[in-house]
Amino acid sequence: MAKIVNSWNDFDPLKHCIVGRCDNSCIPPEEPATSEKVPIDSPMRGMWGPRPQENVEKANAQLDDLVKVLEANGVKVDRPTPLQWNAPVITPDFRTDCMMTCMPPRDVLLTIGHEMIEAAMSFRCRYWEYLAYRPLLSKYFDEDQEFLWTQAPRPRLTDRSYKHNYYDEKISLEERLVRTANKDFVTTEEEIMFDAADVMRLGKDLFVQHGLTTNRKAMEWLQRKYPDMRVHALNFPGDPYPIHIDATFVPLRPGLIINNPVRPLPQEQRAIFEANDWEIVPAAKPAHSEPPALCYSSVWLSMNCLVLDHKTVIVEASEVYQQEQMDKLGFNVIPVAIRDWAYAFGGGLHCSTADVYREGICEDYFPKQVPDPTRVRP
Ligand code: DAV
Repeated sequence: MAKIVNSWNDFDPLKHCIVGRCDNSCIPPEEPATSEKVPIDSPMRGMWGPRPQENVEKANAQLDDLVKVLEANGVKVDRPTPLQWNAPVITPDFRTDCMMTCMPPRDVLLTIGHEMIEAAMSFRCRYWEYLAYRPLLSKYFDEDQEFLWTQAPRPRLTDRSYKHNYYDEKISLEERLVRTANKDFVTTEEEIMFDAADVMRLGKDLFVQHGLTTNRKAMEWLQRKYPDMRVHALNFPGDPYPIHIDATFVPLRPGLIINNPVRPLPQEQRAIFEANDWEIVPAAKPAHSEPPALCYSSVWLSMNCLVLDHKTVIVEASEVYQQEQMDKLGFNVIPVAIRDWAYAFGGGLHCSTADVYREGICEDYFPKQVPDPTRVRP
């Protein structure tokens, strides 16, 4: 039988991945988990429902170009099957008026070795998103007898999963930063909640961002699920909206990480990297001062690159500073344009993809163990 699923990190040679699709995508209505993310001065505040068809088509065309580049570089690409996202989600515990998209597969699917986990996401509008990937996961299951197909415990997402009145229109940027530093997020510890894109995989170590979309209970679940791995909780106090680690802390090859310079990893969380000679380099500045229209991510999607192997990286075509930095770090850079249209649907090049197969095994990149305050189980 074929070996379909295998991936332990974000930099070993990529051979097979999933690229999202924008069909039927909606802007979700406000809900306890998302009202926190849309800035008060954003034109997206209060707006919800289907995204313009023209934007869907243009974004899909950009993603199709990404697929062509991946295929030309020897990567097999699968695509999800979009649902009609413009439909309500109704459970015994909540109702919300529409869903979102299947264009950022990275948020939903967490690949750890031979296993793919459908994440326990905290947004009510994303409750059924994993269904778009079911045809693919079912196929991998049929074709690869080692493939482990897992769904994380489904959160109920009742009102107890969120802090009430956490979101206050008058809250200043400074106050947001204080909240991030204090690990005071909209999500509670009522139940396990995480987005796959909050998990940075480095072989035997999982580095998980504690933020608006992922709680401590999720880290505890990951640690119990993988007793031989080491789960770390990272917190980036410079980020007023900590959602997903992949525009903040991005590994490029063994021993090298780029870190968003306005969200530096605090010194006290660096011990394990320093003890094992990992270099943490500030990422280049973004080429843009604003995100594109109807985009809820920051300009730091500039560093949300897709590493094809230890010497090759796809960087967004307009991100000239990030390309220049990659070049200096010794990478061959492949530029692909997805900013103008695809970003708005859910993110950059890393977000737009999910790993199915990378060569390589589960390495221990941190053999020198030192006192490490980030460990979920010290
Ligand atoms: O910087 O807005 C975007 C990550 C999306 N997956 C940011 C994080």
